[in-house]
Amino acid sequence: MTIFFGKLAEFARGRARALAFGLAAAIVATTLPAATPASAHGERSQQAFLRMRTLNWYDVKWSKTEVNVNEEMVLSGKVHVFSGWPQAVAKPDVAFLNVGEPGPVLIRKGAYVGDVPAPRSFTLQVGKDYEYKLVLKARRQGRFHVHVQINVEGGGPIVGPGEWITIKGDMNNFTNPVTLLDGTTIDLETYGITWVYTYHFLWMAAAAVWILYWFMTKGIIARYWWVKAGKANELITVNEKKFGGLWLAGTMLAVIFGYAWANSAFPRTLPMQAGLLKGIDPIPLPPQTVTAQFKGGSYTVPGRELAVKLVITNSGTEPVKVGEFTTAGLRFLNPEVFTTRPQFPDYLLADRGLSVSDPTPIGPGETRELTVLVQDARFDIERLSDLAYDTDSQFGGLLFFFAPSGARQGVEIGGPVIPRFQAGATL
Ligand SMILES: [Cu+2]
Repeated sequence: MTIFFGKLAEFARGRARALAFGLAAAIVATTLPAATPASAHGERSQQAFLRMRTLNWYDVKWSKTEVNVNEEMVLSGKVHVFSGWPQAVAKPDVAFLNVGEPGPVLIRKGAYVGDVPAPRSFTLQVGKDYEYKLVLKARRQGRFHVHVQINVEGGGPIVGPGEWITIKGDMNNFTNPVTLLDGTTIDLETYGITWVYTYHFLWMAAAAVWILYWFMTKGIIARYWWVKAGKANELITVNEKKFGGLWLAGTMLAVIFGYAWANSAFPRTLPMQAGLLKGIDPIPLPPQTVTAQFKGGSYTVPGRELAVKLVITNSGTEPVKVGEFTTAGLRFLNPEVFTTRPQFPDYLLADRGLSVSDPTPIGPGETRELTVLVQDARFDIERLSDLAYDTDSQFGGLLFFFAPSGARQGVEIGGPVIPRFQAGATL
């Protein structure tokens, strides 16, 4: 008896502990997202090599960072499709321009690649640059992290840099008017919403009744015993079979009636457009006059320092300086070239993150070996340091050269880097 009560008390204590633990976990779960909202999309969880060597985003602009419900803003920029696209990721033969945000807080009113409207999938050519534009309309009030994003079939979503957008007002006032081909205007936010609810709930109710009935009569284990006992044929009664037939007939009638009714109520409809846009023109960039040959590199984990040895040849008419390295949405700037801080989300902008072993400009016709150092905590915060632990420790990105006239040239660099785990190690 004492043993029994002892066990009972132990059990009760265990339950209390489990409950307390559960409560604590629930509290942590509800407070944690608020503490780390920037990573809420999992933008840092994608492998470093994937973010660095697929799409290189640059010139990304958010036309506003504060909008009212119903107000429009534009998210635009350029993207370079990396030539050394990783073998592990499907090529962007079927890609889709999207916005990365927590639910439809801003709706997509328009999407353009170059000047071609791109509401559907398109093909991107590896090694080329494209210009894109997203017209967004604010729907839900709050503060949200908004990214440009391209979904690649077989590769998943590839997320660009994100900016915090504050939406003011009230979602109840949101409207989404669209003019139809027959000239009438509808509000897409509420159009046909009663039917959508009715239709879905009717079918859900039918399914629930069906499942519930079979669960209530005998259950799974009892049925298993019946089958084992050789009484499988008695499991379903004649009445149940009759009712099943009626149910099937009713379902089919409902589908046929629904289809006929929708066809007569809306005689002119177009199916969803799901084709593939091929032949979207990339940005017609002038021929490159600067080349950068990769001669090896290292990544020092404790110093968060990427050191890249390059042989740079300038066959242009102007001297050039290395001004910026951009990868995975991050920008590392050379303060000698960027004397003022450009407008860009702070968490992605390392305005003193780049330096070169020889800062003098590379003259026309000159070939020089240089070491470019990329060093900033953001490299680690955005988890690009994971490069050291990847199966494919290859970095990639765009190196921008600047001429005194203001001309800018983006040159793709990339290759395998050797991870180093001790500070002070050199190339
Ligand atoms: Cu985000």
